[in-house]
Amino acid sequence: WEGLEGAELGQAFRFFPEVDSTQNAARRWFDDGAPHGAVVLAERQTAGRGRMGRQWVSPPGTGLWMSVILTDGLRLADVHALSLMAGLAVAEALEAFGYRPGLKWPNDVLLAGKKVAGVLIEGQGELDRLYFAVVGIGLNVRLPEAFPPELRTIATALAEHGPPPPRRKLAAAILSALDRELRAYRAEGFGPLRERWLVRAVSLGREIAVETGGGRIVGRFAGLDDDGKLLVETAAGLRAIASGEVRL
Ligand code: BT5
Repeated sequence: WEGLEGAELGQAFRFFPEVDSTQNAARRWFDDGAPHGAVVLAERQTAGRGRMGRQWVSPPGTGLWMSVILTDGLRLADVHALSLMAGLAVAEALEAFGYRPGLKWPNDVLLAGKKVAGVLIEGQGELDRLYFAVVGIGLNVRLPEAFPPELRTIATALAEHGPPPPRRKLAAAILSALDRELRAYRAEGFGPLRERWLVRAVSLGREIAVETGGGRIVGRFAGLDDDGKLLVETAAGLRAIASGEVRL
């Protein structure tokens, strides 16, 4: 890797031409003794997944499908912040290559309003201790002919916004940014990270609707709280939302 000297991430990695999901491969490697910061990459995933059992379309040669194993220095309470950190790391990496990404809570990276990357955090732990977390990042580099037509209205790829850099450069830039975010988070907490996230947020200050397990919440997107929960100013007062789907 270029630019990962001295980083805690990316010191060990495995590449698969084809795998069910890099998340599963990471989990298997963790069970088999993967070190902190180990990275799994795949050319193609046959069962790439998003959150809540959704599918992540991962055709061969068209994207960066990557999972990072974290075993040190995190608690279960940090997983929301981790999801925001990973999205921010992707955004910062893309900016370094001249793209202008936006962030959509909790885990989407957008280019011109369409999703170019998504983040999936999976893990296992107890309240104040995390055994491991797997940070999954899917980034579309180009959309193949066979990309599902119904997803074309919401999805985009780097190639639609400028000549994409090689995937290994993208991976190294994302890992290096995530490495920085993790260090900053440990040293200073979520505060500085929140500011960096919010300057890239789409729809800040505007009306949004959020589908939560407990129903639909409509209001003004007011910011993020200290844990990375979404703050929405509703007619009934300020609400902090831990998980849900934002409609812009
Ligand atoms: C996500 O879920 O956005 C998390 C995606 C994480 C994928 C990575 S790839 C490496 C690692 N291994 C895995 O198996 N997963 C991770 P969510 O917010 O639930 O969004 C899923 C939704 O995005 C789907 O229901 C589709 O609507 C849409 N979608 C599916 N494939 C897409 C793609 N390639 N590009 C853009 N949108 C897509």
